[in-house]
Amino acid sequence: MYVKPNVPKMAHVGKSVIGFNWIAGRELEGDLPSFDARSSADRRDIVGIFPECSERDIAKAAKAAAEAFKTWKDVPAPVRGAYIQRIGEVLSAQKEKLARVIVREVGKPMREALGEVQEAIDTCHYFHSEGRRLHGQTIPSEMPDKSLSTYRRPLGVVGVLASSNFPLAVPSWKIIPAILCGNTVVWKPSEKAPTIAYLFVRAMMDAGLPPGVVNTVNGKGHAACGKHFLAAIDKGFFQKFSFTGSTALGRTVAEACGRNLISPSLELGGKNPMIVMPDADLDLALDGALTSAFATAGQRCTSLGNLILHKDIAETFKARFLEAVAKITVGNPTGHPEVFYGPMINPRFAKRFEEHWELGRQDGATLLTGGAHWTEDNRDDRVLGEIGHGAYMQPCVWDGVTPEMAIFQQETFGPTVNICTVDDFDQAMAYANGTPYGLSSALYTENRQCIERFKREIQAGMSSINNSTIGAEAHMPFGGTGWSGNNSREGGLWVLEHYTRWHAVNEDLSGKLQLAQIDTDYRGKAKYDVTDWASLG
Ligand code: UN1
Repeated sequence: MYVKPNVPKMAHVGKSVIGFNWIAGRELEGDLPSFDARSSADRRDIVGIFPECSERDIAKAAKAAAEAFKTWKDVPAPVRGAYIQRIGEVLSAQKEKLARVIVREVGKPMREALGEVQEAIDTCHYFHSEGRRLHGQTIPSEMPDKSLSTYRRPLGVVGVLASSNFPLAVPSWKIIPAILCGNTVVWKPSEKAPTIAYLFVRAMMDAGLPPGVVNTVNGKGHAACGKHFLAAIDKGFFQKFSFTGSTALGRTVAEACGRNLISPSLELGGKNPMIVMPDADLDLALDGALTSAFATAGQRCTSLGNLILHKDIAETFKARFLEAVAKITVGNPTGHPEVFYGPMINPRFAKRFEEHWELGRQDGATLLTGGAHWTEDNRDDRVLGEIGHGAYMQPCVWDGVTPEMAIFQQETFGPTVNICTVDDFDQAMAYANGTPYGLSSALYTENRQCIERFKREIQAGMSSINNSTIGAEAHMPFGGTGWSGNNSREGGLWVLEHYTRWHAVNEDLSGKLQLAQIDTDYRGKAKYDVTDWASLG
């Protein structure tokens, strides 16, 4: 059943991978001249050279996916699961190599890149066996000799668009369950990280995944391939669309999906709160706040935005926090795996980060530290490696932040955190729920009442008690509410709802036409007055 794919060996020029689109199991050039995928850590380093796709290329990929769907949907789910098992095995075997590409391409430190590959492996492990559990239900009928059952059916071709900050893990959350459920995929990888995407599909080819089940189209974002990719929703190419990225673009995706009556999965921005109460283990909270705010240079949708401190510990906590922030090492992770964080992944993120400095000043917030780039001319011993060819930011901490301020409300997506001081738990909860977002959240306390109230009242898709806002496990439902998404979820059982449709089947064995509601023999209909209710007076 497994046919060795006819895929040539990988090509390189120097250290750059010559990349292609994957269409119908073949590596194809695009219609337009290629682009260089440069390392965020060092712009001189070309990690991959990739084709820029036209509308025609996207149509070709969608056609290949539609063609593959005809047979893939009928491959038994446990067998589809077995393909996924092998994809997981290839990823496991190449874990370090893949992580090194992530380090080079998007500039996250090796330990985080290894974690990211592991997240994709975990996703494969989970969905491998889910192929044996793609359960429907049997349901009692209101009629005799009639059997009712439900089946999960695949939707068709799934369009996948995800951001550059988790270029392997987040697409795996979408692609792996999508194909497990019998769908086929067209994926437009981020132009900042096409190489890891290309290698992910290579891993699928190594695992023997049939041609056309997963296709990719590469290219630049908004004004180019990305725009055509979204326009493909209106062309009816997709029966499902899954998006991770900004709230603004999420609205555009949702509008297009709405017009076409397909339901999108949307994982959007966050302005995630963390509350620290006076009875909290402050060492623990300190570690949690530091990691939540600054890991991945704050470029996670789950990064900490507003750090809400109870007034009784605010001053002590702030002092200790600033002391820890002052020790944060920043730098080029390709030669220095020990850096706490690396560069801004995308020039767009860097620009927004710079703009937020001005925003905070206009708001009247107090900048306690940060507010500048690290550069070759402005560096000290906390900066490691060559940083002259990337955007490296100092960690930023704002104080005196309140809900009316723009920096309280808007997602920044960079290494910055707002400190807000509150009088009591009521005010802390009001602050935590005081933004239109609702992705992740955290509370540090030992008080059971506060924990209960937090769990009940927080407007968020995900909450941590005495842990950070980041680091969701791959088999829990991941997603948000409000501006953070449309309450779709990725991961675990819950994602299956988004890549299948329910099919209700009734099978009548009675040999006569039995109409529900009309022919139903409701014996309970009979009503007697054996009790003689009137005798009670
Ligand atoms: C994202 O930033 O888009 O929970 C995903 C976390 C990671 C995933 C973040 N496991 O921080």
